[in-house]
Amino acid sequence: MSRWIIVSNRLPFSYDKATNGLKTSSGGLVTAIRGIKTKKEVLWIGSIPNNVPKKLVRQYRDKDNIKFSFPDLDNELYDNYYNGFCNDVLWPILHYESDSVKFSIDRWEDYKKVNQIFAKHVAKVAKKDDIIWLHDYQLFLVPKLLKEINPELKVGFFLHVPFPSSEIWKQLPVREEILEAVIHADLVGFHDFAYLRHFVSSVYNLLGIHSSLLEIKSPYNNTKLGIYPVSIDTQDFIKKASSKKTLKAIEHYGLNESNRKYILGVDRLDYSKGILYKLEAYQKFLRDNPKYVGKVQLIQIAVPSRTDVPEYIKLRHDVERLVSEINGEFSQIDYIPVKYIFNSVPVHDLMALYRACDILLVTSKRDGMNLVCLEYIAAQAPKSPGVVMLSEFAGAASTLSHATLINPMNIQDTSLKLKDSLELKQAERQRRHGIMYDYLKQYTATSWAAAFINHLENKTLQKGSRLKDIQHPKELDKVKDLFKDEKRVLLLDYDGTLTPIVNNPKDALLRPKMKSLIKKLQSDKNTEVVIITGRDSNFICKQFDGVECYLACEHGAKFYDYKKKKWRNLVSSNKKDWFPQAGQIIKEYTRRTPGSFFEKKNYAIAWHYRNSPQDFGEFQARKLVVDLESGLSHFPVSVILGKKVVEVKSIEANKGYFTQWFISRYAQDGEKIFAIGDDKTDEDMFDALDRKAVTLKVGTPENTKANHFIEKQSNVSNLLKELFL
Ligand code: GDG
Repeated sequence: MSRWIIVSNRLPFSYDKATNGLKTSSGGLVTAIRGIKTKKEVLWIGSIPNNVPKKLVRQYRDKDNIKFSFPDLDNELYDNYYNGFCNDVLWPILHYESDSVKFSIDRWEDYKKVNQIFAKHVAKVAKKDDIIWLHDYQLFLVPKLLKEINPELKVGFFLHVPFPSSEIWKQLPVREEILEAVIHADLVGFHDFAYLRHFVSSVYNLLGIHSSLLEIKSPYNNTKLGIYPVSIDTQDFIKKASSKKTLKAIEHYGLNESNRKYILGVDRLDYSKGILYKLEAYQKFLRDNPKYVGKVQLIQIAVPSRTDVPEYIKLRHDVERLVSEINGEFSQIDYIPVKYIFNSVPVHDLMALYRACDILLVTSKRDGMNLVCLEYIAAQAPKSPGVVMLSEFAGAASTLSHATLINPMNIQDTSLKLKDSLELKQAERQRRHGIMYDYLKQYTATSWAAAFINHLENKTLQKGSRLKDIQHPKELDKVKDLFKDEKRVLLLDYDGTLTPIVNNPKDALLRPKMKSLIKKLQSDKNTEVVIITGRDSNFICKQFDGVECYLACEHGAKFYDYKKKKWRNLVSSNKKDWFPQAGQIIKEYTRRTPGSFFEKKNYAIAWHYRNSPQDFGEFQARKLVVDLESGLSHFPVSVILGKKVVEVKSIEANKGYFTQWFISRYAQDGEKIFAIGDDKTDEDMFDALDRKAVTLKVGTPENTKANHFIEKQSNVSNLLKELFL
């Protein structure tokens, strides 16, 4: 059975001298990965601090039976890699703090060395079918290094932090090397669409590689891209937050006092978390709303982080100075406005705080996702939930639709929203919380991991050995033998298969040589040719004038039986209901998109954008798909995004349905089937056929259900001759 190999900089525990055992560490990545539930065997590879006895790690079994493994790393080397390059170069640049970057060649060299050690270790333990999932910026170079050792490995990379605008990333001296290494992976994932967009534009601006937002085609790999917002083990948080231990802790700390409201902050003490903005907004709130003095308290957990780095020492000093200032200004004998804890707290205390506090205030300047706000939502009592105030600059802002969003740099606005949130009516709190709570119950850390791994598995499966190159001499002979002297049906797509793709669809005429080849094929008594195309019948009739073969036009909506000399209409639904509405939407896009045009068929409308500016065209096409899908959601239509074309068509006009219909009525028992096509619509045809059929994709060997491929359209005619004449 294939395993998941998770690779992160550190393994998720530290050494507890008192018990001579291992203690689980806290942190976003650890919370997310430990929240995953899977039946697969999981091996987690990461480094361990020097004081951890190696034997303990080898014997350690996690709650879900995860196994652990670690590379050997020299202390000084690790320090230069981790504190030197990861924390002093990558972390600030990824969080838009380029002034804090302290780049040096030595640090970069050590970063490379450690990535090399990781790659060697992973390649050594990985078996053939294992899925390798690399985590975060500490391992940016590992995708390339792994593929160099073994190109067959399935490698995914997930970034837990933001990817900045290309204008920021450009400032990094080794910007190209890192991008080039990452795009060796088979799949690269981000929390948020903005990070993906920034990454793609950096790849374009710095490496000159043009790509869509779904895939980067480079000389190294065709790298899929995806958005996978991380999540948590929601049920676990729900359970812990309502446990006896948590409720006891709430009572013990007096957090259930009815005459006081609590605002909570839980952050690592890091400049990216914007703790100073939070304190300033709170100070302003107290100044502007004296009636709340004595009635509200901010509890701020500031988890120590990178405590020996000067910036962090200064940040701690600034935070603590402001805490003292607020406390000096507003404290009373029995009241402290800010309870500040420079430490991490045990998990049940954290749960008690989540459960009891009325507001969670997240003021990050930049934050990849922010798990604290997800945990807080899961921990609320649904009858009387608190309010999440969330920075727009946290990735979570894109998924938590009903949080109160704030720009933490706007102190006045945050202070006003604090007041509104404290006064929000219970029914409205319930409504907002309910929506986010339901989302988290369904979308958990397991869903996050499954989405990423499934995408990676599909991608690599398509790339795998299942798909054969039909031009390989051995394979060609095999297929030839299969069809030799047998009765056969040839299902042939038109555009991109029998003719090359051209700028104007009207110019894609059937060339005389191809026409005579099809005539020859059809004249063999063993062969039936079916042209199966999205084109309308007028156009196809002109191209195949004088050829006696079956014609399936408009994806099979109209079928010509050449033996009976009859056209049949295979679509039963009424197109009048949806056609005008679809036409209106498409016309509007044609007006707004230079170079685009549309084509009306009997059961479909196609919008072509092959002559439009590339990026804009792609963008408009995606938007058009969404508009058509939502505008026509009650009609029996399907919308497809093909090669430079968006097509809306009757659901029954589908090459898959047609193929099934045709085979069941026209093919004889034991007849051999051959199908060839280049487009998304041809995938339905491949899918409808059983495994014994030879299905052939024209184009690159990926994203297909075909069992064979031929890279170039220009080789199709020779291949057909070779196989069937
Ligand atoms: C990175 C990205 C992204 C915090 N204090 C205590 C404690 N914690 C736990 C929380 C939470 C985790 O630490 C913090 O997670 P975040 O997501 O907020 O932040 P980072 O550590 O910076 O994580 C981040 C994340 O990766 C995942 O992709 O969301 O944007 O920066 O789980 O509960 N746990 C305990 N005591 C504490 O005092 N027990």
